Amino acid sequence: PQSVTVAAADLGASSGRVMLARVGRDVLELTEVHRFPNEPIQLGGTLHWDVLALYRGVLDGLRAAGRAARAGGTPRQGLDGIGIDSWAVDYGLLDATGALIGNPISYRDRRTEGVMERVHEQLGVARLYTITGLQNLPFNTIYQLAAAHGTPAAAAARRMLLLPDLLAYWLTGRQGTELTNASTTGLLDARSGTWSTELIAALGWDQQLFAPLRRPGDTIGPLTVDVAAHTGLDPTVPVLAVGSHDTASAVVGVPAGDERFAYISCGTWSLVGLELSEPVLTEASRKAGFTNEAGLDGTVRYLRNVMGQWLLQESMRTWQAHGEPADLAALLAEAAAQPGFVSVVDPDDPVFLPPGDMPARVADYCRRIGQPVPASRAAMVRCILESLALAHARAVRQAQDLAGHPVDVVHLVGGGSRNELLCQLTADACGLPVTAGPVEATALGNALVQARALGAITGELRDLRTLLHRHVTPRRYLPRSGQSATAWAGLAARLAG
Ligand code: LRH
Repeated sequence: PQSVTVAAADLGASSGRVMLARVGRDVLELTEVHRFPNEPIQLGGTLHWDVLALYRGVLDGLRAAGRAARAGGTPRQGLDGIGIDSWAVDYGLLDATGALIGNPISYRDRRTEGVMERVHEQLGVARLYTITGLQNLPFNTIYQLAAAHGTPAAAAARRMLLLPDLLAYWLTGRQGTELTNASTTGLLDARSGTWSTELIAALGWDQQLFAPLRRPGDTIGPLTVDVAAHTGLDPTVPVLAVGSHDTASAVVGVPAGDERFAYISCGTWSLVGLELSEPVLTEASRKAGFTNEAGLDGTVRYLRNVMGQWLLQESMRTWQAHGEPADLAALLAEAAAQPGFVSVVDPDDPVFLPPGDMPARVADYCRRIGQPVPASRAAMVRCILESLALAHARAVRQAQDLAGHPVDVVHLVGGGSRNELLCQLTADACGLPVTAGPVEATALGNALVQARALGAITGELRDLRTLLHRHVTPRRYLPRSGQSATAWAGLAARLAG
């Protein structure tokens, strides 16, 4: 076909959206047809995802996408494909009949506290890294599963499906695990790209709990008759595997040319790193907290999780909850006018991970290391964004050193690319140009992989990016000359001290 029309469902930690995309050799158009909130809910002391509300959001979005495609007079009068991506690591358990056991639990829930340390004692942290190449985040699926082991729910479980695969299962009746997201579980062998039977056995799980792997571009299956009837879509519309880990899709959506680049996929998290052809499994890399996740076409996403705009989002939520809502645009403008280099925090400190009063935690941190407590909200935002920029720069520098892969430019994609102050500060701290955008890199990456699977475009990752390059216009930020490297190094030194 000349072009195809696909629906890209992208679920984020605070909202989900369904985008309609038309993709062909000469066309790349993306429209949002449905957006819905994602509100985790505390129940019985546990933080759950409302997975049925997410499923409903996807169904509503697919109905809207089908309607919009028909109204747009697409060649085949409807959708040619559907792809789903979401945040990583979280999963649902299915019983022997395929029914979901309980509501999936949020990776920010505290049930994994101390579990990572226990698993490391049992299996050896260095051994884990040599097998999986994954950074030690307390919420990786491997630790969540270890926390669940021995519970009645786990005893009844016959399948573990990661969230995008769970939704795809409900749409098609087919079970599988998409590779890029499987690579975030801590149970995948980074070299062979298959489930680590060794780790699965060592942790006492049945190998059958883990579904066969599928790759981005594979066909999952047609819609079930019920779903087709409910959404008004043709039952033959295929659901396709994409980079179902949102970050994998976002990296596909980086509009890089032939330059040597680092990327920052900046949303709730900032995922900061490089695209490599081989994993880096050294001890230095493990100690620096770098991960080797699977990207499209056998690439390695060598990156570090930086806590990201979560600190800002959670501060906004705190102010709102205290009955003092803040306007983000106004606050960012005020923050830009604040003096710089006053106070800094390490956004990756575990104290910032759980939900709750963020400004109070930032203030405590500043006090603890003998810095002024930000005196206003604008000062607080300035502190958070400078801290984030510094953490971005640290990860960009370390990634280059650890991989022996120097870069000339940083591509910052995702929602954070709208935050001009953050982009500018990141360029300043990195001492490198930052190319910001597209905002919807994830949905674009999702749609491009579908279009290639459907034959509307061909080629390798770089060819997909060439297409992207022609159709998006990122914004460029150059490091400001007044922002000397010494000032940023001084900030970093306060955290090291
Ligand atoms: C970003 C993301 C990230 C994971 C985290 C759980 O949305 O997928 O790559 O580490 O969520």
